[in-house]
Amino acid sequence: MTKTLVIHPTITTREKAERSLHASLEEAVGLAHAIALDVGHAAIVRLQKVTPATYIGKGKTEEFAALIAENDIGLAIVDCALTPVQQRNLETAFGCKVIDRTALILEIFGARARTAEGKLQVELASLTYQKSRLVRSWTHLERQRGGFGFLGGPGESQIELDRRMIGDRIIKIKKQLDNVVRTRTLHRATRRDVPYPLIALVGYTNAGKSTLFNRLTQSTVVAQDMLFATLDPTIREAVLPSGLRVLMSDTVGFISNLPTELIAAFRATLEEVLSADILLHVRDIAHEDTKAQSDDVMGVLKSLFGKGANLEHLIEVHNKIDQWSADHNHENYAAPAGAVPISAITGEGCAELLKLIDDKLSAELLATYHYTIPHENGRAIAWLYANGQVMDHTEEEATAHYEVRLSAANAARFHQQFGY
Ligand SMILES: Nc1nc2c(ncn2[C@@H]2O[C@H](COP(=O)(O)OP(=O)(O)OP(=O)(O)O)[C@@H](O)[C@H]2O)c(=O)[nH]1
Ligand SMILES: [Mg+2]
Repeated sequence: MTKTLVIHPTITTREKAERSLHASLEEAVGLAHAIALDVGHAAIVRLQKVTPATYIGKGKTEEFAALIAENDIGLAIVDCALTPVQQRNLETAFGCKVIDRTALILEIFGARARTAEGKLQVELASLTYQKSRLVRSWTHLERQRGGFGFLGGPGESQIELDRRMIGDRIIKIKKQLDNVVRTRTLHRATRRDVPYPLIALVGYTNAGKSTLFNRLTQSTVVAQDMLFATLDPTIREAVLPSGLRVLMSDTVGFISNLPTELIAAFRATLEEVLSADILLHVRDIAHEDTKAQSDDVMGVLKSLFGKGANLEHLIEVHNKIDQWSADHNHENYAAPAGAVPISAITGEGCAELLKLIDDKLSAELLATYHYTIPHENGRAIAWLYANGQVMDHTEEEATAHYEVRLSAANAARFHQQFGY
């Protein structure tokens, strides 16, 4: 196993103190553990400013170079976004491979992806990242040849060639992804014809989404103390206290400074999540940076939804109240208005959460549905008049066409009861 050094640089003058430094370092180490790296050393580096050549500056670079040599370290992770030049300079100075936060996250996603769609999405993100890093620079080769990089020549055309090859591959993957997404959208359309409301779990990585998902759907998806344990989405059925069947989806978590390449590549998956009738934002309220984590998640959601995002169908789920109490002298966690306190582990609060979902689904979210119903099915027609708003109806010979506004829950009930 490669011995790994994790460096978390922080610019002291820029420090907004939103996150604790040791939690940030711990998260970076957690990311390294997520692909089973053997982290021997981890350090916080406080900097006045970024040094263009190495990010962390000459002194620190030399210090770490010595540590790396002494401890036979084969990989250094620098927990920030490095420019290609900084990365190369550090590699030269350290005499080992150097990757930044984006590359590390891409590695984890690459190791986790199981479905065809997931694999394509990760490859697309990685290629986009690589392409952006093929820049003109003084390479060893050019210097050996005695040429000037900026005058063009073989170096230039090699980069052009690489860039074109990556570009071609990106186009091909995008096409394949479109196909996969189209097939899935078809599946979703059939699923939507059976109007089971969709409840999607979102949240920061390790917040407890999969644990809650398992509890609510009696499933056994992987839930563990590891960052990005879940990558590919899973959808299962759950039954609400009223007897209403719903679909619940567990999906990839968010993290601070999520690579934009990944957000772009996972857009289709995320958009499907966002099309849900109810979003459960699962938060680890026992985590010291819970507020910053929540801001990150909401930031990504808003960037996907656009500014005028309608997040009315979002319920904040404050998870890990058992942990919070254990950390706070067994005091009870007081959730702010609108948030639902739960423990996905002990099950506390889960019944209240399901009840709230039930109520929301019944009361809100009216959508327009079209049904063609034979005249003799008076019960179904009466049900529609009783439970929905019939906007229009057109008589045909043996049937009538109804345009009705219903809540997702009632549409599901109607389907379950009458089969339309
Ligand atoms: N104490 C406590 N631990 C919890 C609770 N819910 C989840 N956990 C733990 O938190 C860790 C992460 O849980 P997961 O359910 O895998 O979290 P996730 O949000 O699905 O994480 P990723 O899929 O990795 O993004 C696991 O070790 C869980 O046992 C809770 O209510 N209380
Ligand atoms: Mg999970």
